[in-house]
Amino acid sequence: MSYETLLTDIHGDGPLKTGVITLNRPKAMNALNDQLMDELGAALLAFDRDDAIGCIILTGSEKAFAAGADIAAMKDYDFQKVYSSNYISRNWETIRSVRKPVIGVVQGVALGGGCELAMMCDVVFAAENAKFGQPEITIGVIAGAGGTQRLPRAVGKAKAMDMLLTNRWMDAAEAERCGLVSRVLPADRVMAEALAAAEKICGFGRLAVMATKEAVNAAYETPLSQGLQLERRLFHSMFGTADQREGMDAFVNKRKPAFNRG
Ligand code: DAK
Repeated sequence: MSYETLLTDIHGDGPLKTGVITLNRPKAMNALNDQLMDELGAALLAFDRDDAIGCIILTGSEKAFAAGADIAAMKDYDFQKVYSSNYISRNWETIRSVRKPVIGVVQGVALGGGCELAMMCDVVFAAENAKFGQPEITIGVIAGAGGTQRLPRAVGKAKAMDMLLTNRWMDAAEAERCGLVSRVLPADRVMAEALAAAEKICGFGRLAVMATKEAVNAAYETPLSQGLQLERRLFHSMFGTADQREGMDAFVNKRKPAFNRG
């Protein structure tokens, strides 16, 4: 399938491969308009459905992961339109329903909806030039795709308030220090390292990977006791998989496990 605002590609030579989605509106610094969000939803779901794909990478350009929602498109909206259509929330929620891991690779700016999109990824690799910010207040609105909720959970209330209220941007080093990103890498290595991490994930058992993602995400949505119960049930369910037998047999026989081979 081809898209107008995205590029897609497949990498790897193992049984499971990595689907790469690159946001591609260079003239608008990857501003997230409805077409891009629709195409992104479709591309994510297509890779999620594809049994040959084990992991997804979402990235932008060297200058911009994404500069936020498209302000030119939003500027003439009124309350009636955004409220009655539940403004673009359908497309913005799609990434939450993806069950395979999504690695965000951020170079340049991740602002507003761009920062929110990065926070929806499961793992985030940032280039040293990455910058994260929630500048909505400077254009008379507030963050609307999770910035006021995910940012405090990621970096704590004090830093989140600072970013949301004063438009202070965080550089990559600070973002890594306070837990907004997983790893910081030189720009010329960040994509290769993300592909290597994705390949590693693709080499593990598909069901164990999906169950891990489901259990970690539950930590944000449930009380501890319920999260622990879900983890235990998912752990039990692993004993119904061929990968559990393969992984444990490989360990005791001192050989490399071969997961996902049917
Ligand atoms: N929208 C539209 N166009 C944008 C854009 C944006 N967010 N950001 C950049 N561009 C365009 C610029 O207009 C310019 O276009 P031309 O003039 O060349 O035609 C081109 O990209 C290059 O930008 P600059 O000339 O400004 O380049 P600079 O390097 O000087 O500055 C910048 C780059 C990224 C720092 C600057 O462009 C900037 O501050 N951009 C705006 C950042 C921003 O305020 N973002 C937050 C937008 S509000 C929701 C879902 C999502 C959201 C809300 C609700 N629901 C589900 C309910 C999200 C809201 C937002 O993200």
